[in-house]
Amino acid sequence: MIKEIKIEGMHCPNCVAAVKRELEALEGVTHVDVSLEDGQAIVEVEEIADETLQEAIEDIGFDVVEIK
Ligand SMILES: [Cu+2]
Repeated sequence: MIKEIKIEGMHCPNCVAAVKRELEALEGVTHVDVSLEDGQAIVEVEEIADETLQEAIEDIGFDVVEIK
């Protein structure tokens, strides 16, 4: 299953790396692509709640606008 996560607050490659690292560390996440340009993460997941993805991103200081 693929989730598209719209993220606000990423400004540079360090932000992108931090989001990627955080999402990759979650159980149930199998692949992560984060785009600074698009302000979004494309995440391949097995079984994970949207809230878990959202909390992980918000924990490191970014805002989640939408998950679909
Ligand atoms: Cu940054």
